[in-house]
Amino acid sequence: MSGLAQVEKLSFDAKHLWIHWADDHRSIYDAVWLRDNCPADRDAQSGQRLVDIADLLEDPSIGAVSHNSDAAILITWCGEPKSSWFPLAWLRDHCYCDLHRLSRNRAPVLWQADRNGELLWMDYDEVLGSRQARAQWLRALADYGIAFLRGVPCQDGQVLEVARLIGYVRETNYGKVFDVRSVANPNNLAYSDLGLGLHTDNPYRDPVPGLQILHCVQASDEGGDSLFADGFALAENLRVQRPEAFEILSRVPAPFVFRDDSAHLRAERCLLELSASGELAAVHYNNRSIAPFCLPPEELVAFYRAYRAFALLLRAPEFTFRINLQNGDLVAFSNRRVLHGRMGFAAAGQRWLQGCYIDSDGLLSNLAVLENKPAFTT
Ligand code: OGA
Ligand code: NM2
Ligand code: ZN
Repeated sequence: MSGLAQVEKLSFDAKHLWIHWADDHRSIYDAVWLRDNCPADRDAQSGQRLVDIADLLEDPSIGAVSHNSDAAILITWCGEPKSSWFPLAWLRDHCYCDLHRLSRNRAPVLWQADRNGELLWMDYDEVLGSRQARAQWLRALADYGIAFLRGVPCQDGQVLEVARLIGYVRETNYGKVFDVRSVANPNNLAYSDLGLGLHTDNPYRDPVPGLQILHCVQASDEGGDSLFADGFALAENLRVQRPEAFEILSRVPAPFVFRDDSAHLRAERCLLELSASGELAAVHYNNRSIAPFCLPPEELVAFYRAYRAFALLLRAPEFTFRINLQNGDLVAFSNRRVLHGRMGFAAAGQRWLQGCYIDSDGLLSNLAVLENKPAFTT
């Protein structure tokens, strides 16, 4: 950034600092923001802030600004014996104009089935062997919401070794690791030989697991293909084609439930979860565990219409990527974005996937460490 942090012109009044940068970008900083971000009010070692906003004057005013060096400016404050040095590169990095605010969020790369060639497959050994390869794999997982490995040793528990490359395992009532195999009298249809329509796991849990990995320890003899679709691409399609359906699914939460002998989990969530700025934050869809809706009658019928429109979209072939996982294949995906499912399989076979859930914060954190740049600017 420092190459960009050359000042063309600098001006100020009591409440603002304007910087016209040499590359023609223009930044405006409010006095209160500058005062709150005085670098000297942070612990030198950890970078953590030592003051609370209530320790500062309510309405700080800039008294003077001097620009004596190429690298920093000095702001002198009114009404308190205080001045603050700001590195220009830091100011440029933290510019909060519309452009920089929006570009700071990591934008998902949406995909459909015909673009599955863009989904990343890498060799496990390669990812283990180099930081660069590992960053590439984690970047694909962050941007596409899905990434594959081949050559993961077909051993019980190996999935935990892969999980460590991504982040911290989220243990649940299904255990730290779960074995997806067909068993008699399953507590969850995942543990049967039935096909499973596209879904996200555990919408009845709070928090919903961020990431999931599934390792094919023993491929199916017959059937059992895996299905994946980008829930954000599906939802964006609904936003355009059926705006009224998108609106209700992103506003009205649905109840989800799971119950067996040792757990009774329940949570309400919007099938399409939006961020404060209206972007998709998560998709939650699981027909097995959606509970009876409890809505006022005038909303109930509209909700059903929207819910069905989304369910139909999940069956549109152009969104679904289908693959028969082989021994040693592993798929990692965002459980808050990518829907997964499977075809039914021969119960007599030995199909065995081993999986676990992982908190998503570790992914961006590990990626930032590998790329040697902050996940978030502080
Ligand atoms: C699951 C699941 C996929 C599969 O366990 O929730 O979706 O391929 N399994 O068995
Ligand atoms: N398990 C049981 O969300 C779900 O109910 C699917 C899948 C962990 C393999 C759970
Ligand atoms: Zn599942």
